[in-house]
Amino acid sequence: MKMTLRWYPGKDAVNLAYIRQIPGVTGVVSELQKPVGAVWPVDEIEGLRSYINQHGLAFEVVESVKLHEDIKLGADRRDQYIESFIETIKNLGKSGVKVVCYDFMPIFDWFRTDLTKVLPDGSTTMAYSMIEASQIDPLSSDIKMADWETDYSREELETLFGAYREKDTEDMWKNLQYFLDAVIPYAEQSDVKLGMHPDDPCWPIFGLPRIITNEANIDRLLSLYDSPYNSLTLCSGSLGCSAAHDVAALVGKYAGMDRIAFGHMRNVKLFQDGSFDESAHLSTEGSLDMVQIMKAYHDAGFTGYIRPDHGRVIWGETGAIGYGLYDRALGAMYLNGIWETLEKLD
Ligand code: DNO
Repeated sequence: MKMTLRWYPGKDAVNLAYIRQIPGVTGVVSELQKPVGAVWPVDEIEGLRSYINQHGLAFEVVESVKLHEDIKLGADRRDQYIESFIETIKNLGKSGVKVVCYDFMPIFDWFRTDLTKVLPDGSTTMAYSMIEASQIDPLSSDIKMADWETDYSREELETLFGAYREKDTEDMWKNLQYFLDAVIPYAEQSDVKLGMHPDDPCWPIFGLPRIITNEANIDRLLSLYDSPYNSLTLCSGSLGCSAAHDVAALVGKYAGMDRIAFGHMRNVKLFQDGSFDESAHLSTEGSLDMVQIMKAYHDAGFTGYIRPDHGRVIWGETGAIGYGLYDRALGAMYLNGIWETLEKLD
């Protein structure tokens, strides 16, 4: 297992020198800031790699290369955007990147109703309220989460919603199949694993057709193209926000099949009505058993990448919500501590 932290070049309030000081964190998960659908040039990837390497950290995981909506919609220009995606994968492979996280969520990436919910200890966290979510009209509210790479105008949103209204989940599956058939052979040649991130939260929002939502659908995704390069970014918090999911069992199953390239470790505290808070990583702070999840990775002989996912805002830190240094560093230490214990008890 290789412990990493996400880092945003150019705009991150957290610097690489600080990340290097978290014991056991050996690399960062990063990206080029390019418009969705643009090819990432190899010289720019190399520049980023050498900058990260100069700080004593590896750069082997990219999060995310976003898919253009035309790919998810199966629209006329999808071939052009698939070509760009393939070029980007080839360039990332040339530069030694081993895993690319991506997702198939329509229009929006992960979504919360509250970015600054105050917890009893005075820290703040991101939270999802079922009632509030049901009252939000995405076309009239200005919703924007910390790391969304797209920021649509009202007109663009209306057009996109209109296009998705014509689609159902079976259309989405067909478009995903088309994408994987085109891309996975190049991912294999380039030795870059594609790690699909589950929909977050793992249920439909705003009436949009989301498909990476549960075990049956993850099985279906993996069976669309049977290759370790058609892999998962298994996010404990995204799947774990539904009480129906036994995250440790899912990790054991998919890591055992060698279909997890990258693990996101986040704890969530679930409420009766399906709402949830993102809690501190420690098991007793949330509803997930982080030891059982790490044990599932460990027992499967997992050699891929893990990162602590979102953190709370603690100790007066300012910066990007969810992506500060302090709580994610605590998370990395905790997860590394669990791993060390598992190794020594082996
Ligand atoms: C949020 C992150 C996501 C993830 C993308 C994958 O917690 O994990 O932003 O990077 O959804 O494309």
